[in-house]
Amino acid sequence: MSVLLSELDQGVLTLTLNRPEAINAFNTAMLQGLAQAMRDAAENPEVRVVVVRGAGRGFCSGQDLREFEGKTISYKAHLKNYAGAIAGIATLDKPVIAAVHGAAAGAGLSLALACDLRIAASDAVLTTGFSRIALIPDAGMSYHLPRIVGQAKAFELMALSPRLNAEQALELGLVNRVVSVESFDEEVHKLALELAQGPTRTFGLIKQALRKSATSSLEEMLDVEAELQDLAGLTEDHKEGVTAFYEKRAPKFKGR
Ligand code: T3D
Repeated sequence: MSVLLSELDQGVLTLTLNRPEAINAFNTAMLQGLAQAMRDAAENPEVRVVVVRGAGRGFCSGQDLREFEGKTISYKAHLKNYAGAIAGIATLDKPVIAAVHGAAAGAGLSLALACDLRIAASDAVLTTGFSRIALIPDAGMSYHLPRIVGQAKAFELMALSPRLNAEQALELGLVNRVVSVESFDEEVHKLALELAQGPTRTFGLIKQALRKSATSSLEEMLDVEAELQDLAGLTEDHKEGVTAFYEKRAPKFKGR
């Protein structure tokens, strides 16, 4: 059985981390599979949104702490596998949703934070985890976490590694919404379909603008917006959106 399951339906590519016996701890094959899946998703026009989720009772427990048991590893080398997956999500010009139920720990939380939206089941437990094994946050967490919660809170979460429940995570803005365990699959599907029926290329341009905004001044962003708006303005979906407005009907976006 593959450690990463993949299913494409109605424009929604669902990637399921599939090592439930270890709460979907990352091993090298899973990380390389995720990076490849992002490259494939970028090339495939049928993919309009990606959902990343976990099999079994949790989302992801981070690095498999047994993968390198008894061996001396080069973190620098191994973290290239994380970089491929995390950068793949950030640079994919399509929305990526993390569907988090149960535990999201260590690099599992880093993965969720790298996604564009996080929907959590009410049983979700989020923890940075790294400092508990005397490691620093990696897999992009030191980039994403302070941008979501601010420097001071990020330090607290990274250093003390509390276990946050879904409501606490929502309060901190770590997740976008919390839904009941019973309605989780349905709500994830609903959100994914809503995005899959949206103006995909525009969503990609929104991602580009937000990434640039993380390191730009207002003046630079005004230029970036003008450049990206030129591209959005050339899409078929923009034309359809405006036509639908004139015709007083809902737009039918095709992702082109
Ligand atoms: O390159 C590098 O190596 C550096 C990169 C590091 C990135 C990181 O992610 S570092 C952080 C690694 N993750 C952790 O430290 C989290 C460890 N796990 C936990 O804290 C807890 O398991 C959870 C909070 C995730 C869930 O707790 P709970 O009580 O729901 O489940 P459990 O009973 O602890 O775990 C269930 C099984 O999964 C258990 O196996 P067993 O005893 O039934 O055979 C447990 O050992 C296994 N498991 C959980 N996490 C991991 C794991 N096995 C391997 N690696 C794990 N990370």
